[in-house]
Amino acid sequence: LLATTIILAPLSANAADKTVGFSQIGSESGWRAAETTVTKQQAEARGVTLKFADAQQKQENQIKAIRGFVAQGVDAILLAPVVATGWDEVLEEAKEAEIPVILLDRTVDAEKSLYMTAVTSDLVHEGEVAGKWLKDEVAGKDCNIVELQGTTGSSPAIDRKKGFEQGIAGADNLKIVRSQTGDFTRAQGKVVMESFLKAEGAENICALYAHNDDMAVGAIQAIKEAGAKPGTDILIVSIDSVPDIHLAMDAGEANATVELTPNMAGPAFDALEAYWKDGTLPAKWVQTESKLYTLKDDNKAIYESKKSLGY
Ligand code: GZL
Repeated sequence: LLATTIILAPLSANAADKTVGFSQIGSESGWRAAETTVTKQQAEARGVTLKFADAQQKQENQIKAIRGFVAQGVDAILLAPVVATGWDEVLEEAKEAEIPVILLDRTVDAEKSLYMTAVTSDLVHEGEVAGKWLKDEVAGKDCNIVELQGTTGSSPAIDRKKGFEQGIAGADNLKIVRSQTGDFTRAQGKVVMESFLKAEGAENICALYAHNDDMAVGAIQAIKEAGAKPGTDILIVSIDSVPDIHLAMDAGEANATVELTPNMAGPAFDALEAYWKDGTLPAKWVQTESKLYTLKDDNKAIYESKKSLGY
C-alpha cells in the first residue's frame, strides 16, 4: 500500500560537509509541503547542510534566493521553478560560479546546458491517465468537463492540460466547457469552481478535472455549497494523491487521483553525490509510472499510510 517508500540513503562521505541551497516555490499545496519535508529529511540523512528559501510562489523571490546562494558559494542549488520561462540570466550566473543546479518537479525552457539535470515526473502522462479514467468512467454518456489548471506558465499546467486532452481524444461525448487556473491552491480552486458553477449551473457540469488535489478539495467545498453532490452529481479527478483527497474519496466526494511521488530530492542528492565523487553527469530522472487510485480503493488505509510520509 505504501506507494512511496522513502529509503533514507546511507550516509555518504562525499555529501557530508556540503551545503546545498534549495529554492522552493512555496507551500501552495499538500504535495509541495511533503516535497519540502522529504527534501529536508534526505539532506539530514546524507549530512548535507540545506539552506531553504520559500518564494511564496513568486519567481522574483526564487531569482533573489538563487543569487543569494551564489553569493554564499554553496556547493549546489536545487530549484523547483514556479514557471517555465525567465531563468536564463540567473542560471548563467550560477554556471559562471560553477555551481551545479538541479531542477525539481518542474522544468524550465532554458538551455539544457544551464542546469545539471532535472528530477521530474512525466506530467503529460499524469494528465493522460486522468483523461483515460474519465473517458472509461462516463462510458459514452455526454459529459461537460470543467478544468482547474495549475499555475499559469508552469510546466505541470501546460503538460497536464495536454495529457488530459490526449486522454479524452476521440470521445466526442466529452467536452471541456470551462478551463481556468486555480494556481494549485485550495482557496483559488474553490473561488474558480464557484464561478464555473455560476456560469454553467451545477446540473450542466458532469465532471471536474483539477491539475492537483488541493484545487479539487477547494472545489468540493464550492460544489457542496451550491447544493450539488461532489463525486456523484459532479465526478472529480485530480493529481498528486495527497492524504486529504483519499479522505474525500473515502467519503465518496471525489472519484480518482493520480499519484506523484514527493521524493524528488532523493534522486537529486544521488546525482549530486555521484557528481561530487567523480564528476559523473547524471541523466534526467523521470517518474514515468503514475499509479491511479479511485474511490474503490481502501482510501482510509492509504490516508493513514501517507500521513506518515511527511504530508
Ligand atoms: C507537479 C508539481 C505540482 C503539484 C502541485 O510536479 O509541480 O506543484 O502537482 C504543486 O500540488 O503545486
